[in-house]
Amino acid sequence: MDLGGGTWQRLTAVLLVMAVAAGGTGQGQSADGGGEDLLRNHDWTQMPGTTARNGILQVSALDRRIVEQDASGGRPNPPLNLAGPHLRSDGDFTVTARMSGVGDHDGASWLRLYGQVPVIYDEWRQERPSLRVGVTADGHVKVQIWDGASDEPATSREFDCGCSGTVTLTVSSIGDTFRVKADGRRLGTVQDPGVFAEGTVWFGLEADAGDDERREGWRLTQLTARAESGDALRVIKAPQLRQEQSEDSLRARAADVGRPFDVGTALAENPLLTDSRYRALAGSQFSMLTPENAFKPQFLHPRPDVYDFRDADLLVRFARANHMKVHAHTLVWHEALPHWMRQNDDPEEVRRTMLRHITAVAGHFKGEVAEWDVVNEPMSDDDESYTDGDLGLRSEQNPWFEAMGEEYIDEAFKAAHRADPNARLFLNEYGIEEEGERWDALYDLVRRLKERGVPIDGVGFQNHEYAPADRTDPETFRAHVRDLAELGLQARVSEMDVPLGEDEEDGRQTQAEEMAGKLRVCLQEPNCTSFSTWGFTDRYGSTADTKTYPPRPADSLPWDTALRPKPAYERLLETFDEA
Ligand code: 9MR
Repeated sequence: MDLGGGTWQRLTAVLLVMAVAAGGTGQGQSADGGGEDLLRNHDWTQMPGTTARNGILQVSALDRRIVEQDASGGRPNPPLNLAGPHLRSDGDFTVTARMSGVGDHDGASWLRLYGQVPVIYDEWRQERPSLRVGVTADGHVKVQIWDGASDEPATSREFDCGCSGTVTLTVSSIGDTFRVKADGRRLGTVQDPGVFAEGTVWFGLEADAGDDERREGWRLTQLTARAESGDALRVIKAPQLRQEQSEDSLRARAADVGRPFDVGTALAENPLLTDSRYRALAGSQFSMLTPENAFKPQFLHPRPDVYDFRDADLLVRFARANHMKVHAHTLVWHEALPHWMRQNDDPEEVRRTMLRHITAVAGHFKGEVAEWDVVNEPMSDDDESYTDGDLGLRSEQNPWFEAMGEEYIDEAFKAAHRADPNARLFLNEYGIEEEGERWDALYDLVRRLKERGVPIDGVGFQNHEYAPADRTDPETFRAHVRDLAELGLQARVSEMDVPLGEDEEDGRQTQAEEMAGKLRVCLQEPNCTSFSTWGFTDRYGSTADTKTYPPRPADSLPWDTALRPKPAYERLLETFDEA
C-alpha cells in the first residue's frame, strides 16, 4: 500500500500555526490578497472523494451512506478533510471558494464548514453544527445550517443566482449572521445559531450524484480564509499522530505478559483527528485498534467501481505511528452494506461481488493489518434456525448466505488468505460466551471449516453485555476458549462493553468486574490472544441513545464522557498485575 512518504511527513509535521491577518500580503496569501490559500499551502491528499492535480481538486460524488440495521434508508455520510487544514477563529471570518463545473448537470456542488465534526453512533451519523453552501443543478445558491439539535438542517435558504460554470462563493461569519456572496455580488444573509461557537472550522467538499448517476462532480480551484476586522484566525495543520507513551498503561502491562498479547479498542477516525485527549489515550493505552466503521463496505466501497480508503488509511497510519496492531473489521457481514451490494439476485454475481471486494480491500491493506474479521456475525438470531437439522446460520438479510449457503464462509476465508497470506483470520460473533445452541452451532461450524481445510485462525467473542442477562460467567467463556484450542484455533475478546442500567446499584463496580473477569480468563488461556473493548470512552460510545439530540451517552466503557478513567480501567490494570 502506498501511504505516500511526503504526505506522511506533512501529516506528522508539528502543529503549524499561522497567524492570518486580515488583508495581509505575506507568504501564504492568495494571489488576490484574499487571505490564506488553504488549497495550495495545505494537505488535501487525504480528502475522500477528491483527486488533486496542479493545485486543483476534482470533487466527485462519493455517495457514502449509513444504512439502518434492517438495510433500509440511509443517512448521507459525506466526507471531510480530517487530515487537512482546519481553522481556529475567535471572531469574524470569511471563507471564499472558487468552484468550476457547477450548475451544469444534475447534481449540486457543495462546500461544507463544520463547527464540530459529526459523530457516528450505532447505524447513525449525528450531525453537529455545520453550514453547507453550494450551487444547485438549476444554478441557485443554497445555504443549509445544521444547529446540532436535529439530523436535518434547521435552516435552508435558496438564492437566485443564475450561476453556472465557474462561481466564486463567499461566506462571511459576522456576529450572529452569515453573509453570502457569489462572484462578489451580495446574495443575502442567514441567521447564525452559533455554528462556530467552539472556535473551529473543519472543511468538507461534496458532490451530489444527481439522478443521472454522473460522478464527475466539480472542481475546487481556490479556497481561502481570512479574518474580518482584526480578529485572530489561525490555520492549523493535521495533528501529529504519534502520542506520548506511559509506563502506567494497559499496553505497557500487556507487553509484560510474557507472550504476545494485545489490549485493544475500537477507534473512530473523526474523534481521533479532532479530539486531542481521545487521541492521546488511544495511542498511549492500547497496543491494538479495531476500526469501528472505516473498513466496512459502506464506508470504503460506496459504489461498485469506487473504493476510497483514505479515512481507513488514517487509522492505519495512527496504528503505525504508535506501534499498534490493526485488527481489521470486517470483510463479510450482512450489515453496513451499501445498497448496491444487495441489488443483484444472481448468485454468481453475488459471489463475484464478495470475492472482488475481499481481494481489493484485503489487498489494499496487505502487510498493514495483523488480523481480519473475515466473516462477522454469521449466526442466526432466529430460534427456528437451530431446529430440524438447521445449522443456525443467519439467512435473514444476508445476501451472501442467500447466494452461496454456508460455502460463502469458506470462500471468504480463502479469498482473504490469498489476498494477505500473513494476516490472521478470524470469525467474529456475539452471544457465544454462554452455553446454548448458538455456541454449539458456532462450534460445529468452525469444526467443519477446519475439516475442510479453510484457513481460519480464530474466533472473536464480542462480549457485548447490553443487558444484565448478557453478563456471562467467565468460566463458561474459558471452556469455550479451550474447546477452540482443541481445534487448533485462537480466541479473543473482540468488542466488550457493559452498558449499565439507569439506577444499577454499584453499577460501575459490576462493570469493572465483568471486564476484569473476561480479561483474566483470556490472560490465563494461552490461545486467547487479545482483549478489546468496543471504544474506550462513553463520549463516543456506540451504545449512546441517539434518538435524542444531543445523544444521551451510555455508561459502558472504561473511560467516562469527560475521559476520566472509571473503576473498570483500574480493575483491568490490576488484572494484568495479578496475572
Ligand atoms: O459501533 C458501530 C456503529 O457505529 C455502526 O453504526 C454499526 C453498524 O455498522 O456497527 C457498530 O459496531 C458493531 C460491530 O461492527 C459488529 N458488532 C456489533 C458492534 C456494535 O453494534
